Amino acid sequence: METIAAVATAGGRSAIGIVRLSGDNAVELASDLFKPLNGKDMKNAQPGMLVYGNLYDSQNRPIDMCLCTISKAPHSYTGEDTAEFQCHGSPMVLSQLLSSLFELGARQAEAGEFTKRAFLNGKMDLTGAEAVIDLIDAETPAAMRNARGQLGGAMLRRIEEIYSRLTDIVSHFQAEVDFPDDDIDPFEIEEYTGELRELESSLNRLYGTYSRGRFIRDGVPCAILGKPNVGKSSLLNALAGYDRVIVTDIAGTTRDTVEEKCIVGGVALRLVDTAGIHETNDAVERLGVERSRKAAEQAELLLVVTDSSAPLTEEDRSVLSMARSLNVPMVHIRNKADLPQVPCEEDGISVSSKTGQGLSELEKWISDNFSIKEEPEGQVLTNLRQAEKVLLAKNALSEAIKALSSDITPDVVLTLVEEAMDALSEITGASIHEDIVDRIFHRFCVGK
Ligand SMILES: Nc1nc2c(ncn2[C@@H]2O[C@H](COP(=O)(O)OP(=O)(O)O)[C@@H](O)[C@H]2O)c(=O)[nH]1
Ligand SMILES: [Mg+2]
Repeated sequence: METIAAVATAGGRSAIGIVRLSGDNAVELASDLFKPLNGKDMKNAQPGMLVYGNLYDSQNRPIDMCLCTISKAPHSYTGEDTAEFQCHGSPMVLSQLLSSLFELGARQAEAGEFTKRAFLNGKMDLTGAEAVIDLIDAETPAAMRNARGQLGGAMLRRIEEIYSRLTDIVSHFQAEVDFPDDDIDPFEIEEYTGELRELESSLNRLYGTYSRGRFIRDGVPCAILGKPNVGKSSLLNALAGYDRVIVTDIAGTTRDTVEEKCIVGGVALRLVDTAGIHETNDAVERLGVERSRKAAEQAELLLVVTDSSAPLTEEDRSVLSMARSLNVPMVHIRNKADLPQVPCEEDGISVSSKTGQGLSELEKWISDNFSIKEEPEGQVLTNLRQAEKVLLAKNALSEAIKALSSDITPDVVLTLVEEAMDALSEITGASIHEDIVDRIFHRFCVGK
């Protein structure tokens, strides 16, 4: 394979900076540019051992003193020969090293190309590869633990178990199709139906984890709604922990939606501050109000803010009822709890975005309603691609069960069960189209 190279650590100055190489010439290139202090050649270095030495550019000028390690195919991350330089985290050193490697024939790795090669070389399955990027992107402990579990094969094992039980069923049915004269024993039909039902419900349970799992990775889209001046922007700032949005006592200050990712009660929220929803003749403000409505429709959690120091108005009530009509979880937030209070017939959580009072109650509500109850150790689907395939497989099994009970020929059952198996093998990547693989790995960072 062509040798690829990339800086694997984040840009900017740091203590350590890593350059990775993978491909047929990886060890050769390492030996060209890196001379161990022990006088040996890197080609003879022990795989997996860190070696200290001098690093040179392609013109043989010293550029750093650093560590280098090589791995030999297939015992490496990518399954190919690899080399890794642990340099000082100097952007200059790293770029000189990289351009020297390019001069010697390596090329820049694309985003995710190391992991893509690992997948293509059978070092990991697709659920593991997708877990790599999820782990890097994880923003909450739950997201991290789930990704770590899937990196360790938790999803792979679950899918493979179902797949292998389906294989047994298929081989039985294949025999029925091949010898159509032998009637299937009714007792056997019952057995197959039972087994298929079990697998169907196992897939159904797995699919069910996605309803919350999708929030683990991407955060819960959450719109902050309310009429102008009730403190929506102040609430977002209080939850974000810094002044993200402009707050004034002039109604209509927030004219566009502003999104900010925050961790609230251990749950990642994609908070959207909106322009106040109310009737207005100002054209720009009206566009803002339109966008607020859109944000509300796309949200999975609504925070409706009212001012608890003043009586509820018609506008408050219409925002509350609009929010209720959207049929997603909603919290009524009675803001400005630090001011003298006016009684209110609508239940809600009293909060002061100014002093922070009551925010912990809101955090608790969000944690109770949105955190993943069971410890997610890779058992939760967080990925739309995987979830869609699980649903496809489940539906195919439901059809197969129906077919079995309605005297349909065994070849139909066989086709349906095979359809389920195809969907499952796309989850793990045992069989999958090249363009889908490309799309998956483009989400990665360069160097991973
Ligand atoms: N006393 C008090 N004032 C608040 C509170 N939250 C917001 N305000 C004030 O209410 C006004 C409107 O706030 P803002 O966040 O811009 O409201 P928005 O129009 O709903 O986004 C500003 O003057 C804020 O300082 C609060 O909890 N207590
Ligand atoms: Mg505002």
